[in-house]
Amino acid sequence: MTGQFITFEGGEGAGKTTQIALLKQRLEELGIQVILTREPGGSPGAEKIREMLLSGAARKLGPRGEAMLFAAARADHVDSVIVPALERGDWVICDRFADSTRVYQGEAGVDTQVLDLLETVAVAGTRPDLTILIDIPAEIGLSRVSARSKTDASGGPDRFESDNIATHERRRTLFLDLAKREPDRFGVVDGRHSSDHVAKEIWWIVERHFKDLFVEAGGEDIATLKEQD
Ligand code: Z5A
Repeated sequence: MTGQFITFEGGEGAGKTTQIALLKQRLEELGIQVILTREPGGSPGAEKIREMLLSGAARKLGPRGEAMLFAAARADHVDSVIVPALERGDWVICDRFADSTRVYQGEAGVDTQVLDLLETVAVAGTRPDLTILIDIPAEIGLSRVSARSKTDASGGPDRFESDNIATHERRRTLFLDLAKREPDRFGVVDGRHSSDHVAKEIWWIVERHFKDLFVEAGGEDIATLKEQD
């Protein structure tokens, strides 16, 4: 089976990290080797840039400068982690990718043509086979994040979490617009449901998206898929 690239997108507290772990487990049960990674970051070089971006240290560069840093981090991540894994035949699940730049830096006013150019250079042809968008009202996502930061050592809101609710809602709309523009690549799930419910919806999307590959490889779920034909 060839390596496949799945990305997760959505606002803060949507449940991306939770669902990525569950999907990894499910794919591994089918004998698939899965690499989990995230953006910004995912490679040693990109993790250094992550720190600059999320701490707010890069804020003074302005949205275009920040977009360039996200792109630089992505280029390193793609070259040193994502492409080698896909070439080995592993599946890669990435917590945020280029769609996040379109949404966050786009919302902050960076010109679409600039974002297109940066994306082309950063991804160098490596694009997701499937993107799961977990859609959630900003208020719910942020309340989950704030409940979590009270109980762990995450140290309060980062550079992007601390933006106002209207900004978070505009980002939500932009994510949904991207999903409408590329319905074959995006699967949208309602993140307000329980983790179990969301995981089932995501698996439903993944099974159908990669049906031909799963059938080719054989396995327990295949009988179910064939019955549904
Ligand atoms: N950014 C950008 O501007 N441009 C870019 O190109 C890229 C990123 C790539 C990275 O943040 C920031 O960088 C991000 C955009 C910007 N903005 N912010 N902030 P990050 O990586 O640190 O954080 P995040 O991506 O926003 O993830 P998150 O806040 O950790 O949320 P999550 O991964 O979607 O959710 P979670 O960790 O799975 O769950 C959050 C909490 O909710 C946790 O306590 C769970 O136990 C709970 N949870 C999860 N699912 C449920 C359900 N279904 N019900 C109830 N509770 C739940």
